[in-house]
Amino acid sequence: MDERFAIVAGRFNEPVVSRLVDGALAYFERENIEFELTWVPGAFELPLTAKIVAETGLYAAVVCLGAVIRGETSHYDLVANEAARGIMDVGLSTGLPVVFGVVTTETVEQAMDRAGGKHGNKGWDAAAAAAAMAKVVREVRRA
Ligand code: INI
Repeated sequence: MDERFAIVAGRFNEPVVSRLVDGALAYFERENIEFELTWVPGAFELPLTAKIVAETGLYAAVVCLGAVIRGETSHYDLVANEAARGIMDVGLSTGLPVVFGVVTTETVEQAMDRAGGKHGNKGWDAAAAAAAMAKVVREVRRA
């Protein structure tokens, strides 16, 4: 299969997000799937970058990775909600699977639990979802 996948990762909360990226890379490498990785400053920047990447026409799906951690700030809700809405919009407007691999948690510990800790690795899960959705889209378009 010579499909390529794109990963867009928000650097904010990098210790968490680098583990999500590792999980996504491990999945693609295991499946012999080609990918390209682009870093952006934070989750808020994921939708625009995903849209530009999707519109190149080079990729079967885009995996968006990030970590939005509530901590002390109400900024959390704005960033988390807009990232989710924006990522959904990009998928709908481009017709390409754009996967939401953003962990949204109260604490760093909860985020780490989802980035290779006791709740698995959401980066791996997001990459697997992207591959599954690319297949679904191929099949539905052929039907
Ligand atoms: N970006 C994140 O990816 N996670 C966060 O938890 C976060 N918080 O809490 O502020 C965050 N903010 C930065 C944001 O994504 C943008 O990079 C910034 O606002 C510039 O547009």
